[in-house]
Amino acid sequence: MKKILTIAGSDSSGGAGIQADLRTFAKHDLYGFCALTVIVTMDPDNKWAHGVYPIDIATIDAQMATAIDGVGVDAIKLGMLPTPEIISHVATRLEALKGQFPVVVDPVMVCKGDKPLFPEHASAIKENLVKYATVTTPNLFEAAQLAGMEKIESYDDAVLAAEKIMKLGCKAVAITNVGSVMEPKTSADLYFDGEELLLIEGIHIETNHTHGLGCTFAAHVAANLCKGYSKRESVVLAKDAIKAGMKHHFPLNEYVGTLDFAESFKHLGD
Ligand code: PXL
Repeated sequence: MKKILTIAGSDSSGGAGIQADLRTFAKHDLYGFCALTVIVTMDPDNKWAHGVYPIDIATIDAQMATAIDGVGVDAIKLGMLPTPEIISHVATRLEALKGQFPVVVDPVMVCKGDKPLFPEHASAIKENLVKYATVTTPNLFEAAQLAGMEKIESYDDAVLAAEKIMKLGCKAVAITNVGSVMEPKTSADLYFDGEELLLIEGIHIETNHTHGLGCTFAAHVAANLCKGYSKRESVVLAKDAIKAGMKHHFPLNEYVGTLDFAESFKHLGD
């Protein structure tokens, strides 16, 4: 059985983070490890405001050692890394492992909307992490940050951003939700690997039940790469899974909703 490690945060509301990663890996028949970097909570008495509680570096290091040195992994997925120090520790690990297996870097900078969780960390992610990515999966906000652009407001902006992100040293980039700045609106993602440029179609669904979509998408990409699919196939298959899941999105409460995990897994042939 192939083994995959997620280095990411815990989402107490269950839709994103390691919760999304591990259940995605399991359905792909992969053995999942997790190195927890942060615990994220949501306040029911304060409009679902996020609380962010980083884990100390020694504990993160010990978790990475357990999986990587203690057993061995075939792929790594990065999710939320909440401080520059944590980013640099994870980067040191990735440098030592460089090129041995696929790495998906989900450059998580926001939880919701475009209010940065950790604005001062965008540059740390840009300079220290993206270069290790087999595929990096920024949303529009994160892609603009990585590309050093103010905003992505059109398909052409997204192509420019993808070109700039490739210069950071990753092997491919999938910018999610580029279709939302196109006419007519879709949920299309943009894939670029330096040679092939591909707009991966998605239908536009008018809903805010989108919590955890980015994490789940990146987890599918990582699982597909781990199973041996090409970069392009891994992204296309991940998008198919998200599309299937979003057909049956649902609310968790008045603030948040997410995709139907079971539906997106059925797509895998269960
Ligand atoms: O969706 C971004 C995200 C990533 N990781 C964790 C989160 C969230 C958003 O809530 O909690 C742990």
